[in-house]
Amino acid sequence: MLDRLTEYFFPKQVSTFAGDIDNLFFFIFYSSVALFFIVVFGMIYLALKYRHKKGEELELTSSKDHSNLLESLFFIIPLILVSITFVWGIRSYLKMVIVPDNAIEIKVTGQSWFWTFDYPDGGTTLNELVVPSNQPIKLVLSSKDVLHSFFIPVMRSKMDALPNRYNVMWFDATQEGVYDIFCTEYCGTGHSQMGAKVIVMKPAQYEEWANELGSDDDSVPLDELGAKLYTKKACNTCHTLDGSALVGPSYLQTSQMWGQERVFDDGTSTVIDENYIRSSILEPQTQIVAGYQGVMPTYQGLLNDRELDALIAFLKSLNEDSQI
Ligand code: HEC
Ligand SMILES: [Cu+2]
Repeated sequence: MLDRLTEYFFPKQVSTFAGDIDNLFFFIFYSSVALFFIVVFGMIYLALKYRHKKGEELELTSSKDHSNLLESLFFIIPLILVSITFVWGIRSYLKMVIVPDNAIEIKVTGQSWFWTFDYPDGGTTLNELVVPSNQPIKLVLSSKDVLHSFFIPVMRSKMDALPNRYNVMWFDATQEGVYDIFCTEYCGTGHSQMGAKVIVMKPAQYEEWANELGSDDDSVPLDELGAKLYTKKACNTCHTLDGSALVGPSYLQTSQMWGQERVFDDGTSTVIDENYIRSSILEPQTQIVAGYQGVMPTYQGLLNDRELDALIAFLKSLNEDSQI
């Protein structure tokens, strides 16, 4: 029955310690429910039973005022419950903080408003954490700007990502699948979109995937690669393709303004061309489009030249007039 309830209230249990954590939660929850009913119904019953009746003399002391047995039970029962919670809690906690020696280490970096993952054999992914199943994974977390928090509900695992220091968390995934990751520290306008996925693969499949990572595919045409990168590199958290402004100007609007003047918040302006797009991506802070905030992160080091070309080609492909 407990399993059914867990399924009903909680996301799937996918890490080795998830079951333990849920059971402890339910132990605390049901002890609290039981105590609540015992105390509240006891109180109501006694208040009714010993209420003042008309014409009755007030008896200020009586043998009912004290019972050694009850007094002892009132502290022994909570003491037992609290001790169980403590021992169970600290054992589960230690399981969660002591990282096994054979863990694969992946660097996780949060920034407004996406996650970057750096793998041990080189290669980076954005908003997609790929891991093998049945293998401890150690995550070393930090942030490039404000506080973020990295939460994988199915692993029952969560840790803050702070600027200027490293935090560690780990998990061992027991089932293959694609699961949600959330940022659970309010970090600005894009916070609600700061989601990512953890993709748990069979070890052999992961091996294959890791080998391919980093080798970029030259056979894909530039604008197609750009369309892929546009979502893969999280541009779509702040830009849209339908002309509506989000945190930044719509990619469609920029493409329709190809060859026209872009005005910046300091009053200067420039013509929208390949060089402008390139510097917008690599040095977004140098020219802030008027009416927007300078919150775009730099992609310096996150995109190679072909990928930059691809993003520019994709932008141009959105507007037929720019196909020169
Ligand atoms: C955190 C939000 C955010 C993300 C992520 C982001 N941008 Fe931006 N971007 C902005 C904002 C805000 C502006 C406008 C202010 C400025 O010029 O810096 C902007 C401006 C731009 C411009 C100039 C547009 C114009 O019309 O002048 C380009 C081009 C651009 N971004 C491309 C990208 C690409 C490509 C990516 C993904 C690789 C990306 N951005 C990711 C927020 C973001
Ligand atoms: Cu965040």
